[in-house]
Amino acid sequence: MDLDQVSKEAQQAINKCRDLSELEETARHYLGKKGVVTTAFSQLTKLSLSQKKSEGKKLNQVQAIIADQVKQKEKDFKENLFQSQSESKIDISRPGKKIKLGHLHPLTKVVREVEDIFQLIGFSVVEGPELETEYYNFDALNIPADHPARDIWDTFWIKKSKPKQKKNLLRTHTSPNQARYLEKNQPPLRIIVPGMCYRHEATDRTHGFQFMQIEGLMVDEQVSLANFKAVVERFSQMFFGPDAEIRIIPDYFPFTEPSVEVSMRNKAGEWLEIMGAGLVHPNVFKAVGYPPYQWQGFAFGVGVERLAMIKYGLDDVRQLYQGDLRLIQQF
Ligand code: FA5
Repeated sequence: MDLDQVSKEAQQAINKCRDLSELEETARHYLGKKGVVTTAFSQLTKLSLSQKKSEGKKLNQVQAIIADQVKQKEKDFKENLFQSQSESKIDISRPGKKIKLGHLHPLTKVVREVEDIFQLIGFSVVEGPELETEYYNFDALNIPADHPARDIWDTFWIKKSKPKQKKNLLRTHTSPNQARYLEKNQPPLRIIVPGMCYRHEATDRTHGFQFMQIEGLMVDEQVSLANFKAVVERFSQMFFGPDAEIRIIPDYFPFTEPSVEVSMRNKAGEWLEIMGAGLVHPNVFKAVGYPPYQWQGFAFGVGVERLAMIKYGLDDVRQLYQGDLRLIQQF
């Protein structure tokens, strides 16, 4: 075998390779198990001892040269590949694009912050259904069907599918959860219940037909309005800052006695109602089967949009539901 010729041909074949797979194929052709050089090695046995020595030496040299050339070509391919990628496709030196992260809706932020504060002062967070029964939304709260106070809550009623079916509605407030929780749990207890509420009423700057409330309920052997005042003052200072000013004036709710309304100043300095509250009415304890006058408690229902209005200086609660990114992205 003319080894010089083999070496020359191999070099030409390697040079002609256009990519790594062609190079691998060529390398296999010369150096693989059944390759030209390997076969030549196996044929050395047929030669005389002196021929074996000189041919063997030559063959080793040719094998090393081809292997070197393959290695060099492979290096060239890899460098070229990297260069062409960095020139035309990926510029690995360019600064990365900033990934746009989503963020929380201001109402979600308010709810989470209120939850954190009340949890710090010993309240648990529980949930109740948005589709409510007439019983929990009204009757259990000392508002029977003929009670004029039902008019306070303009209600979205759910159509009955059968004539005798009980009436369902979209809850008009989170207060049904007072009765729901008291029925299943034994005092002493302290809970808050955040949730969406619905009222069939005309909207304005401070009223939506859909809004969120957070109900609060604390029941123990001795709970007074002074406890409520301490809790609501503590909450407002933690939520709005140490200078937060609140005003508590009398109000009326069928399920609390006495009842109060809590207001805070909006950005124009006017009082804005943020919550209704009071001491749990004995008829509510009666409705959930508690012995009369064994327990006392306070309850409140605070409007989440109103809290957001004051905290962020918003003019209109309806803005919070318009999905306008110019507003939402400020939070
Ligand atoms: C109630 O809904 C009572 N359930 C509150 C309560 C709970 C009283 C426990 C006593 C004991 P009222 O309708 O006033 O009360 O609503 C309470 C708060 O919800 C209001 O102060 C206001 O912050 C908010 N709110 C009421 N209606 C709307 C509305 N249409 N849009 C936005 N926020 C509202």
